Amino acid sequence: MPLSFPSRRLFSIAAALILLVGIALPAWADFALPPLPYAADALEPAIDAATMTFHHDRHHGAYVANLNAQITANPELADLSLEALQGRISRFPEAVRNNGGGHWNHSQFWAVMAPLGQGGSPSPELLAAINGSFGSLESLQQQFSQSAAARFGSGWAWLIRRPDGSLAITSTANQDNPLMDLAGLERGTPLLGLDVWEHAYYLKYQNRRPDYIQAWWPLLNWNEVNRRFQAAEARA
Ligand code: MN3
Repeated sequence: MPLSFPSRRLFSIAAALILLVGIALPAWADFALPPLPYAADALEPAIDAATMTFHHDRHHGAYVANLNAQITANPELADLSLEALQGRISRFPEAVRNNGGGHWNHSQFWAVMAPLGQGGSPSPELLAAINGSFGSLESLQQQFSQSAAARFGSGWAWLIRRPDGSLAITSTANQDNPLMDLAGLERGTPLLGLDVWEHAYYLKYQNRRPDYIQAWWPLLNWNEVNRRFQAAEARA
């Protein structure tokens, strides 16, 4: 008996879906550039739209493309999540370290920022941990800003949760981060990372990195930092 019209149509849709999934499947192994969680001009005036667009589309985009270009030579990359890769980065060549780090670091960077007034505030639990490790939120901000300003050349400033549960501020060079299994690097769960590469601020601030850092604080997405802290506590 020939298939009736609705069944035939359903069959065609199912066939098309299977075909699409089949085409898309190999691509699932690739790393992908996440879209910005807000418009490119949403963080103005502290971070201008041109900087955001270049930074996200070109710089982050290049880290993703360059990381994907490493998969052929390092096929085990295809089986690792981006986060799992960080903890095994020492087993890979420098290009994977730079671009894999760049991809993870920037993915968290977009998420820990929010348009002015939309970032919330530290949760009571996070605030208690901050007070325990730094004395006060102001003290944390002061020490973090200092660390970010003092990083020589390109790199990142981090607020991390140490394995012992305390919070600490660290700084890494280039695209390294505290998840990486590298000697000489203080490891911990990053709650917050600030990009202090010149490409993050030069268009608007030129050499005035401290002005960029000061303007950046009000954009902090505490809701996301709270979430990361809660997840780290739950894993401990
Ligand atoms: Mn950057």
